[in-house]
Amino acid sequence: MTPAEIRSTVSSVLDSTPVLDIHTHTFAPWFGALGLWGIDELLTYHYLEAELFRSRDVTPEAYWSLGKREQADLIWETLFVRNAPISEATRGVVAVLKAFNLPADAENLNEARAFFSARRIDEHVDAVFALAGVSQVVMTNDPLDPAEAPCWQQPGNDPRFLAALRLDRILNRFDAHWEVLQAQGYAVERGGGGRTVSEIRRFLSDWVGRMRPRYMAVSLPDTFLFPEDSLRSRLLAEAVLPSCRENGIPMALMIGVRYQVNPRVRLAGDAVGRADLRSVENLCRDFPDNRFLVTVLSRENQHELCVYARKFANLMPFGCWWFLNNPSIVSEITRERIEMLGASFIPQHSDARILEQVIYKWRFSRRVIAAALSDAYVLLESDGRTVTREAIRRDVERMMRANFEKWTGCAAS
Ligand code: FIX
Ligand code: ZN
Repeated sequence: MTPAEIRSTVSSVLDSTPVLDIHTHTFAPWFGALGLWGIDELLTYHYLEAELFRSRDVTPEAYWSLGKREQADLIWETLFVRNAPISEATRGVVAVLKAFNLPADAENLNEARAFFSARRIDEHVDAVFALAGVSQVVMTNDPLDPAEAPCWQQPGNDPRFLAALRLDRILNRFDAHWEVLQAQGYAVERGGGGRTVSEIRRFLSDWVGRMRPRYMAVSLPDTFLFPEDSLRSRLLAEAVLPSCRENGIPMALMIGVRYQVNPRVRLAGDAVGRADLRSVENLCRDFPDNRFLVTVLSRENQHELCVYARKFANLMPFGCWWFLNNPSIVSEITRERIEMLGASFIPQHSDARILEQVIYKWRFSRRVIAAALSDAYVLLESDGRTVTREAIRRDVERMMRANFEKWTGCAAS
């Protein structure tokens, strides 16, 4: 194939391969109001709130005192009317509006609001997934979240939405949440004494049975170390990783957050720090029977993560997370991964918080991944190997869903 033929083939294969989106904050319709969608939610996304405070003379406190529609109006006027929406997150809203044939240059949100308010969520999910080229998404499910826990009393069953058991409140903030565990009937103790470890193991077993999660997950600070003399380290080693092995599911480690560096801006208040990835080295080496999904938040940690993935076959790097999910950085990360790992990694996840975000996040990601992948095949062709459409389809299928399905044990063997 010529380079031009390779590029068009890669793009068409990527566009026609449905993606399994392995990490999102979306919820199936049976979670009710927890599932965010529509123009007001799209505009009050914390990425856009952070941009608002840079472009408008409004304090966070004044902004938080507004209602959701007023907040959305302020963001629309500031970032989309008074300024050109050229950032990644603002351009994303433009892409979503265009996908539904809505004006992206209106002075107000009247038409967009009328459109979304007329949508019925179940059909809307199908339409959004079709536009995004997504077949399934993995949610972020927290059994200690008081808003979510009641939903699991009578869980629905929506095969488009898979569960992931999120453990931040236990592993990072046990002292603030141990009483919630106690109230759910687990004999845990402040500080982790007594039967805490075995009771956390029982808690995990109960929730795996209830949620059927594809993996367990935790986000970790840039200061994360393993091993260390801490309850987090003990719970990880003695409860969480054994439970993952017992249930045949991987552990997702999302490393490098500096939490709430500016609490005034709430969800937008987290930042990034370079982590010591020798912790990942220790975990992969000392727990060879566990499988790890790992994503890191610092651009400086990406190359190390690639090298560790070459050392440990039980390590699956995934995604260009959060502050890295920008075309310039996604390109760099994807290219170094292809160069060092071939197709043995998971290039992206959307991290969508609002349903329709999967449309733009996957459109933007496919564009960048296609360019990186095409360059690799052009080099292969010039170095002496004929590239076929079938080879491209096989690699794309592997990266966009089969690697994850194999890793989580839900692939056809
Ligand atoms: O910990 C996480 O899952 C992060 O992705 C979120 O906390 C973060 O706010 C986010 O949505 C980033 O895209
Ligand atoms: Zn996330």
